[in-house]
Amino acid sequence: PRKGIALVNLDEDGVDRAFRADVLQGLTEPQKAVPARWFYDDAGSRLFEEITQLPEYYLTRAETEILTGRSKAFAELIGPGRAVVEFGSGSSVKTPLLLSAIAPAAYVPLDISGDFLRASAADLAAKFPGLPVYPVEADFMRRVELPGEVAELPKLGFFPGSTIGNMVARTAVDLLRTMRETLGEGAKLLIGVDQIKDPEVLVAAYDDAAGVTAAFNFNLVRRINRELDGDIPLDALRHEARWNDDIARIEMHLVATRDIAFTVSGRHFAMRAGESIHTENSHKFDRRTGNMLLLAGGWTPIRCWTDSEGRFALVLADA
Ligand code: AVI
Repeated sequence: PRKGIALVNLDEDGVDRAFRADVLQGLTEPQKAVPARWFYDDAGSRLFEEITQLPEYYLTRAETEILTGRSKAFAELIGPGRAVVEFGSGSSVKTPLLLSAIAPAAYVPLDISGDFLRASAADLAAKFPGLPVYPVEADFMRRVELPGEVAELPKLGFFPGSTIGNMVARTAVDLLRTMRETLGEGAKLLIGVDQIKDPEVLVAAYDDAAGVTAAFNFNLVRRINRELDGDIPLDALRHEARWNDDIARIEMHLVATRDIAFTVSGRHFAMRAGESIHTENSHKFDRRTGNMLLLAGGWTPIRCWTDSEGRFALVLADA
């Protein structure tokens, strides 16, 4: 386990070096962009939790429906006695549904945020008193050394939420291959994959009427202004969710409503009215493209379950 290793690299002013490097690099590109991973500070994580409750954001409800309704099939195809390795901290609802369906031998949540990790691990341990829980503070985009206690157990990787969709294909394939290395021989993977559907439904899921997703998007700029000494004018930006049909993804942008100039960490930037900062991709799949992605990542899909409206899929794959 990598406990005790600092995963965040701060400079003399206490600024996360990787955050600053990503933002300064991204704002220099012809299409300005900031990687979506920087959404998730405390405020951003809270806003995301709120998003999962929105009427337009069907993903969480659809995936929960599958996890609730298919427990028998999971038990049959996955079986008991595995160490469940969850990539990203367990949400309070989804993980218990899986764990009670399959009777695992151990639970290993992986997360880059120690606080989140400890909270969700304690939560899970309280709900499943007999289940050994071994939280590991780690960046799962890299190969992770799992605790010795689970070395001999067959693994089930669990990657819900369609987080794989937030990566471009090359990164997604790299991650799937890394997961395979982390989990070892004989592993299985249960992964959430959001499905291509009516673009109006998709756009609404990322541009809700209550404006929570807009606030989530704007929070990134607030964070840049606060942590990187920026003066990006929030009142000159608007939230936009765009369906990119060529690559089947929702893109989130912050679009300048007038010409603006601003500084971040002492560097000067300008945007023309209509120009945007691209802040997130959320790729959507169908049966074939989802399977292709898994195959390219070294996994063989064996079963796929969707919710009653076919909006979301959970795919089980073999290493
Ligand atoms: C975390 N991830 C799967 C979410 C998604 O749907 O792509 C993040 C999100 N962004 C806006 N709304 C939700």
